[in-house]
Amino acid sequence: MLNRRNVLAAGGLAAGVLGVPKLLAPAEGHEDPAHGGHTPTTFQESKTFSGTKPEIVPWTRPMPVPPVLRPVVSTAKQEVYRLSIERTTAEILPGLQSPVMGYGGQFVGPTIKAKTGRKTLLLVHNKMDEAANVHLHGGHVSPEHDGHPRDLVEPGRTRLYLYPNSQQGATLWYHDHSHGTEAAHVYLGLHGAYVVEDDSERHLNLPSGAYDVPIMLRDIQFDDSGNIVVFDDPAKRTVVLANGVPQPYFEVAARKYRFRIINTATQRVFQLRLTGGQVTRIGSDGGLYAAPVEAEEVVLSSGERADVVIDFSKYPVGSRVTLTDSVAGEVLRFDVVRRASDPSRVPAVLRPLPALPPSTVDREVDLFYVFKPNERPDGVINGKVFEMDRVDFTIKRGTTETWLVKSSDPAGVKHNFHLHLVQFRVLERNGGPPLPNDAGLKDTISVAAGETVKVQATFTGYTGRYVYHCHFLEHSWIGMMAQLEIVP
Ligand SMILES: [Cu+2]
Repeated sequence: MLNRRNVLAAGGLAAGVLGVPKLLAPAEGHEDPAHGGHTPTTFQESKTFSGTKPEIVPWTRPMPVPPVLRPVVSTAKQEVYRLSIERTTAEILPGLQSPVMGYGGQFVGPTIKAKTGRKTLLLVHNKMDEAANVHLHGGHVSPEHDGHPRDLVEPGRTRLYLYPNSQQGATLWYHDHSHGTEAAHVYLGLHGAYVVEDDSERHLNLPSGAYDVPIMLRDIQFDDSGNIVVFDDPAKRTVVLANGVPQPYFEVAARKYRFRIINTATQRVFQLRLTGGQVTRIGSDGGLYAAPVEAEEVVLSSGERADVVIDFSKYPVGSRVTLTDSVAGEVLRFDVVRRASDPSRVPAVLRPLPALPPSTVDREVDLFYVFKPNERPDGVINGKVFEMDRVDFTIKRGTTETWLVKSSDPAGVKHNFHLHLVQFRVLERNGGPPLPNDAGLKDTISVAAGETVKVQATFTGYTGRYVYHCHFLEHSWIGMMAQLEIVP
């Protein structure tokens, strides 16, 4: 099994001597001084293709809606699901079946629909030849079910994850969190949407059913023959996939849709706009906003979600409305193909945010690289590389704390921050008010070099150990992760 020590030993040497591709490039396209990286042997995918990379022809394939996973048992109190972890193939480039990984053998994984107050039992069977696991990103779950980096599902084994769904309606997602291999696993496809539906939000009459669609956005790199490149310069991940397909179209009726946009890229910031129109943001990572917000732009760093409504009744049938990213350009095209009646609405009042209790503890979290000559740098939090057995913060259960999350990265590399177990609120950014994108209940935020973000969280429910980390997974992999322990 890969542990941090042998990853470092192998990676450190390989980086300097063999010129292994760059792993740690910043999001903004300038050169990252952090050369090198180590590709675990298990991810050196065989070069399947030797011809010429097929060209992507935009808008020739529909955006798939990931199938909703069917429970094997369903009662009012709980639902039981089976989910495999498999190596599989996917047609990402036209005509080529690329080797990937997929929950349920699918690229991207099936959507799991949960309901507030009803438990989800997920029986996960690992059919791969290496360990993996499942983390419910944004989930309020006990530590043994959180997919802690040490808790792996070994090859051939099955394990049970219990998700209480005691939280309000929210767009969560599930992905691999196996330490040292999380970046490659998620990049190769181990991610899916997890939607918590909340009966207490039904009266809002937001678009639902076929008009409530998850969109997982991520980037990917191919070589000249069409092979997936796992670790290179992230700036070369120029192909953006929406639910696994590059530049797809999505046929819509001229009515309102709810889209749950999830940034499942391992290391990217999307800056999204809709040609010729605004979107209505109705929620963020942890659930609905208090009130809808009209937005020109939606910014999502890796792991963040945006719950938006787009009203296509504004466009005549036959219109084409494109979702663009500031770097990648056109990502997804909505084709308005028919009229439709629309009983849904976006009320002026959605869901009041929970009150902020007084905070009694202040902490500081600083994410940055430590550079070393001729070696891969370390990712650190407060100067320390992640250690599986070290507790960095001890927190008394029920306490409300204020964390100053910042990055003093010496090379100006952009990072972000994800806290497990709880949703937090952004109080300030750089000493001023939060950005529009910081609004609502958050579990992941962007933190550029030099930025300071003040957040407040209440650590309710469970005792035990959870991690917090940069959600640029190539950064957390090399140590930009730390551990808290909640005590009674
Ligand atoms: Cu980072």
